[in-house]
Amino acid sequence: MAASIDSPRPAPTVQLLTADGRFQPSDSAAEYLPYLDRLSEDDFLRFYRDMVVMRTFDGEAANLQRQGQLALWVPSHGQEAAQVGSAYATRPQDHVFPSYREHVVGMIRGLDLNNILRMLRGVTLGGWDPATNGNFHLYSLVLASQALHATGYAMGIQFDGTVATGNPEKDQAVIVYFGDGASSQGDVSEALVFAASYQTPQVFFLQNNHYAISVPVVRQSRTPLYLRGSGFGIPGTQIDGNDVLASFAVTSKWMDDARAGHGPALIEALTYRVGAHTTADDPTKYRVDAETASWIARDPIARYRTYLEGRGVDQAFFAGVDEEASDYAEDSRKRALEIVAPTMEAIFDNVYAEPHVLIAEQKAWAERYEASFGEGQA
Ligand SMILES: Cc1ncc(C[n+]2csc(CCOP(=O)(O)OP(=O)(O)O)c2C)c(N)n1
Ligand SMILES: [Mg+2]
Repeated sequence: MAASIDSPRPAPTVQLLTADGRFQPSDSAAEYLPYLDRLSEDDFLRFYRDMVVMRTFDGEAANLQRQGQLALWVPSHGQEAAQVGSAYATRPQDHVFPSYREHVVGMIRGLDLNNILRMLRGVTLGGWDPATNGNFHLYSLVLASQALHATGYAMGIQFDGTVATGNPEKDQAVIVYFGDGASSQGDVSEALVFAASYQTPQVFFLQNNHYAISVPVVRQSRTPLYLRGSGFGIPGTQIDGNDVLASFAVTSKWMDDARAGHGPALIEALTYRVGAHTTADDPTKYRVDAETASWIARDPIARYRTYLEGRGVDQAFFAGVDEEASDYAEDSRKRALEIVAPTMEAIFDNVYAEPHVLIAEQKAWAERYEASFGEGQA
């Protein structure tokens, strides 16, 4: 029977750790294995620590929303391995364009997560300055727009000549995170066109968590998403996104290639959004418990812990991480409750970099208006 587009060949998904925590690389993993040699014993531990800290923080942030302290929370439960592995594959000089769920990537890049809580508490007039926060760019709630920002930035890096200089400390690349749903947006296709044409130094990191709110990925694409790049001339690799080592190794290779001037690549990380889309969503309305349970059985943290135990990491380490994670979450809660809303006038301060006569006029008007209510009556 002729091959049909409905039955594509099975993807050679790159996996290093099985769901039960055994180190058993798939055949497709061979070319990525050398990248693990970069990891020190501390790095292996840090992967675990960051995943656990994030999951605990994530739960605390959801609680804050339920208690009326945040307007919204966007959970990342289940996606920690895809995010942590890929984040550690970046270098300080790289630029990271997130979607809105990559909290732990921000943490690894040096963003104080209080910035994200401030935003979702609705008391910040912007995000943060990427230049002083690890080149971690702003969250983008306009789906897929960040793909264009990233490609534009990658073109800029190329024009600046900071790619393939031969100096690994200097060469830069860009990574952009987006979801399975976002991949249906025109912005992603346009970004892929420009990335291919200019051979930009960038990685498209697609987290396929199987849903775009209530729409399952099977409704959106008749082909596996890692193939999306090939029509544009961009190589694609599918990875087990719940395998932190696969995420690290594969992203390291493609980021290295991008910095060396070999052009863009696309990675599809197969993972699952265990929680709700946001705290405004109820996933029981559109998916069955058995499906969620099948993914929980492939949990990224549990499998990595089993792997580390097999490497001889002792129980005191895991207990210490649990304690550190709950301290981190508690401190985040405390700081979230202390966040002070900016003054009304502050909204005028960042419209232009330089003072502007119209803005000054509007600000003076707003101040007069506010004062017209008198003390304590506003
Ligand atoms: C341009 C645009 N269209 C629609 C929406 C509404 N919306 C917000 S999130 C979302 C689903 C996104 O799914 P996916 O890209 O898979 O990312 P995930 O939330 O699963 O991480 C939609 C449709 C939006 N924010 N922006
Ligand atoms: Mg999705």
